Amino acid sequence: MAIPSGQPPTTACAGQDFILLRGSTLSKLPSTVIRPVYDRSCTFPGLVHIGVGGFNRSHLAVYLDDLLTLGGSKPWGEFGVGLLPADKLIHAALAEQDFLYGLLLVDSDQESYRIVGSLVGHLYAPESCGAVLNRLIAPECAIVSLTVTEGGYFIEDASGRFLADHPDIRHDLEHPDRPVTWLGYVAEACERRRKLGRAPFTVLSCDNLQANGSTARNALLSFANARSTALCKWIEANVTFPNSMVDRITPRTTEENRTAIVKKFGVLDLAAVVSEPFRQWVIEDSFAAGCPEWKRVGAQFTADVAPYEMTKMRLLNGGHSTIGYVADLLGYSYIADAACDPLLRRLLTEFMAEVRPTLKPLPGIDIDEYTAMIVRRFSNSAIRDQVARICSDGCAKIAKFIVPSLKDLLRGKEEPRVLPFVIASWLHYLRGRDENGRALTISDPSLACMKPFLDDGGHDSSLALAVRPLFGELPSVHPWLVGKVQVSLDALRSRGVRAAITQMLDRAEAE
Ligand code: CS2
Repeated sequence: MAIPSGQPPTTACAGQDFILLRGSTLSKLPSTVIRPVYDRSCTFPGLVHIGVGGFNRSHLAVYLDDLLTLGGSKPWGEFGVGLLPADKLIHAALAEQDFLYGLLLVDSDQESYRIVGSLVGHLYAPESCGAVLNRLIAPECAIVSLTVTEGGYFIEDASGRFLADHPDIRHDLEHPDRPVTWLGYVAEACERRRKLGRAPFTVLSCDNLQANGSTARNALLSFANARSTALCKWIEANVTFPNSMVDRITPRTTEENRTAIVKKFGVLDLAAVVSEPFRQWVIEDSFAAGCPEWKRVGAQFTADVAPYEMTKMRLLNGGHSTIGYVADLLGYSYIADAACDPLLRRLLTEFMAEVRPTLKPLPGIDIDEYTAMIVRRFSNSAIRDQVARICSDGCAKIAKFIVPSLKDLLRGKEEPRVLPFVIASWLHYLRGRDENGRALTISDPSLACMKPFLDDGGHDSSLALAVRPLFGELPSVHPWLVGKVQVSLDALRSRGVRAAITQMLDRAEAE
């Protein structure tokens, strides 16, 4: 059987019988594969999604697929757009497969492989700029959703300032008809819709950011304002930007995953995605032109997403960072192995106990059950979530997931113990060597801000805590914190990771 050209290596599949995933092969797939039961040709691309990475394929597209499977609702489909050079590969894979892909859901006692049919098309924007703009101005486009990562909003973390001087933003302001950023595309689409007298759409951010909708709004209005006041006013008056909290652990799909799908299910799926069974989506109910009935398939609509976001980011994402850096230092490759290490599990549990007083109660959510579930989710060895994935982008993650809890706790009477230790473990990790002297691969686009700390040999935590975009005023308002981080950093280096964790936890208990 011919294997499509220009795809990730498939040699591991040699000698296996498999079916290439296509619209025409759906009916031939083995009975163990769950397939769309609806007619894909009846869907309409009412939602255009920018950034069809693994998370979009395991989350939003699956909610749509569930709704199509349930039937009885307007058949919304997703039309995908890739903006970045890295999106070219997934574009080729999806186009090869008639935009079908499979979701492999795994945990310790279940595994299912299901073909998702809600993605009805995909364009690679650098090669199809005009077609992308046409999609965005089509009357049927009612929602433009986004997974563009934090950097994709061009908003400076600490100040909330729009990065108007960024070369990509300058490019898009100078060339409105051939943009490269989502802001350029969406602003141009709004301008054309305004001139054509067409109805507005909703911009729905699905990025894991606090106040993701407000961030998208701030970015788009700042960009549009630099184009024209009339456009900015039209967007302000017509486009809505609901905030949403998104959750589903989705590791990077590996060649090993694709090979396992060939072996177990007999399908060659070059756009497959792997995730845990758990998922959550809490969305503010403010859509300019309607939205799919996601409520019917488990999404929760609310007037205020903020407390849900805060709980998720502080406990789950912060919990990931808490065990991630020490896990890498101890030589673990997968989060589940780290979460099952009794000492790291204790660290995670103590971290969550420390953070809990900073959270507001959530209607309908039992926080004991929520934290217990985080431990269970992290311990899911079947998804093989990469420690390297969790450790990437540390500057942004420490700023978003750890520092806000620390600030809240420092306003109260309690002296946080675990949070300063998490910062110290990240700083120790940035020195680039694990416990056995193995070089660590640090992947962080913002690492340059830690240069003073690293150039000094990574010994002086005050140089790291002085980085204002990350820590703001914390070190000057709470000089005690610098000493606290320093003690842990010194202990990590001189006594080793396990001894330093034990010492910190035992002291915390003794006090
Ligand atoms: C993780 C998240 O990258 C990280 O540090 O905590 O990607 C996490 O897996 C997702 O937010 C889960 O929804």
